[in-house]
Amino acid sequence: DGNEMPEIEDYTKQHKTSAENSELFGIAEDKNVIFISLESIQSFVINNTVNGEEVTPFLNDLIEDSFYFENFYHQTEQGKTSDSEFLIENSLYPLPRGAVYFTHGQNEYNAMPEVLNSNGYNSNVFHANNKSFWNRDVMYDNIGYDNFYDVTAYEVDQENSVGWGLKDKEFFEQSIKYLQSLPEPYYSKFITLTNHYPFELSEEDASIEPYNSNSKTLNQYFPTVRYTDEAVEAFFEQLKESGEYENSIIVLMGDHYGISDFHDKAMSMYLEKDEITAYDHIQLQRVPFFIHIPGVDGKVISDIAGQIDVKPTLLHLLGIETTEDIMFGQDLFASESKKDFVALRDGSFITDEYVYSKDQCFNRETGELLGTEVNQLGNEEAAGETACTPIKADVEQELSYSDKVIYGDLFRFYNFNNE
Ligand code: GP9
Ligand code: MN
Repeated sequence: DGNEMPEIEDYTKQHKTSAENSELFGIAEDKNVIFISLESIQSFVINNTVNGEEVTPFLNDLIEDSFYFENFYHQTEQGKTSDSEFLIENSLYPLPRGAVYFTHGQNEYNAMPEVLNSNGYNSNVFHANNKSFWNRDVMYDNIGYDNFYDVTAYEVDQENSVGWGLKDKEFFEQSIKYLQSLPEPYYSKFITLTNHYPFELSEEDASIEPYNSNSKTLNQYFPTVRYTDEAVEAFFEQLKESGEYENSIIVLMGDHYGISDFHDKAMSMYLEKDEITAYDHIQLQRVPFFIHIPGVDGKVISDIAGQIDVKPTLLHLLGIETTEDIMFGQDLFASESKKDFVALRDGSFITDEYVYSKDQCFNRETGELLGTEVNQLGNEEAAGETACTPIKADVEQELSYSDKVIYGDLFRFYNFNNE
């Protein structure tokens, strides 16, 4: 039954940023939303070089006329891309194990496509893979997407494919005609593919040389990241030529890490560090997040943020109230934050001052490991505690509330008032 729903509702309402607090509420009212999910792109490549060459020249320039969040973390687990989609659509956490898209694809949700549909939007996904991968066909149908342009919508052959399938440049090029045919306003999510492990690319598509380390994976990552950067640049051009750009906002986000800790040795060499500590590992979970609104000046935002915050942020930009919604994220343009942490799915977290992972508490600015002395107030009960201890309980509480919603399918017992 839904016995736990009132407590969870109470919690999310207390931690929610309201529309009145949102500095940019309605700035993009009735605009199209073009959301680009950047496969495996992590923030460490932004404004960085390899062999003396810029890795992401287009994205680097895009920072100047976008809201760019430099401390934005992915919060995915085993469901990878699908987990990132779930976070964006629902502002709920994915599950600690398995992929929620598979295990709870039939639950009751109040997802972004549904909310947008009831506000006059048409909602679409573009992704050149088999529709049932990650159970997308089932989940998309359940949460109200009007169209899914899957692999069957594209012309795919030997020539225009690499690695997992259709190359990103071809993917965007072939998508434009569909985008132009859509009723406006639309919400359209594009999921790129070329920058996927094992980061394969033909020589003619590579504009920069690979890195040189003992990790073939890290070495090849740079040319494929650059390829996706160029594909996005070309897509912006096509959006402008086709007239879709003017009336749209464009959101870009890395879905999750591409380089796992298996490659720490090569990574430490690239980052010129002695080793990758637990602190560095958490900081490497940052992914780029851009909100580009044509005609609006941008800003680099350093506040901590996560994928959980995307839904309330976007809805408020579009002028859609979220009073009755149940979400764990916050509007990133709210004048006051209602929460002290960004929680990663494994229980690690980041606050303004600290980074916590695996029972270790670090100073966020310096990466210094903090001891237990901070809480030694002559109080025996506090022995063994660090500055992170009180926040750890809050993080666990929040993750557990979100899990309860999913495991118990609790939204069946809540009326969202927007249908
Ligand atoms: C598959 C693509 C990649 O369709 O989204 O999935 P991933 O392995 O990154 O979850
Ligand atoms: Mn992915």
